[in-house]
Amino acid sequence: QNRKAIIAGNWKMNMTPTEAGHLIDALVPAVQGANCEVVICVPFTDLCVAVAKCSGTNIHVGAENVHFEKSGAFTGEISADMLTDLGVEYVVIGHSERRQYFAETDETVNKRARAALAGGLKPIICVGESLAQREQGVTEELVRMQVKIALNGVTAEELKNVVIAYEPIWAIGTGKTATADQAQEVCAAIRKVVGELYGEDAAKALTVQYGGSMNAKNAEELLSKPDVDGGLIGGASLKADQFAIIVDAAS
Ligand code: 3PY
Repeated sequence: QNRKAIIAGNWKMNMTPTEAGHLIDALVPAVQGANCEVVICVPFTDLCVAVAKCSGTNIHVGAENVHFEKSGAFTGEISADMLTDLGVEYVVIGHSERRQYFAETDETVNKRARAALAGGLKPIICVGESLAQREQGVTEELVRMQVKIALNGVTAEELKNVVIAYEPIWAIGTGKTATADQAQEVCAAIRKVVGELYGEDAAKALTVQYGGSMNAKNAEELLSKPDVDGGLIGGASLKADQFAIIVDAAS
């Protein structure tokens, strides 16, 4: 397996710029020996300090959202060009909290993913089912549909910069984690649908992360699964020592 494992922190709406500076000061030495790609996705207001402090280190910086238009009368929004100009490399798109609280749909996820790619960002596209959907037995169909719509119009060349994160909604911020087998099953299904769309080689090269209460205790088991190539880490990414343990588990 030659694809890259990526451990990405998703700070959500946490950390003032001052707090972010302190956390990154602790993170830089803690993850410097990493054998995987290390990313921190931070609030817009922390991006400047994150880019400055991570420059020359092995930590890559991401945003938590991006608007789909290039520029114009969209008060309060941030474009891909604004982010790349700042030195931002990654962006989380379609996190379930955005789908749930901010009316994000598969269509807007697709528009944002395409805008991110066109602007030179690497989107981390989040997909995943609710508890009711899992209980109804539609997880695989649902996730396949989310992936297909998110990637609609994305070229094979662009796909090389795409990361997909499987985040079961019932495991987000709840302390419940999918079992390693559940994570493996859905991550494999994601790779399969990408293979149907772009071919075997593209599917093999794709980084598929698991997210949803991944922490220092359960990371190793989740990451031992063949189709789980990393993690999108919520709460545990706010503590340098915890995050470093997860990074080590992926290295
Ligand atoms: C979580 O771990 O709760 C997440 O939502 C990661 O994105």
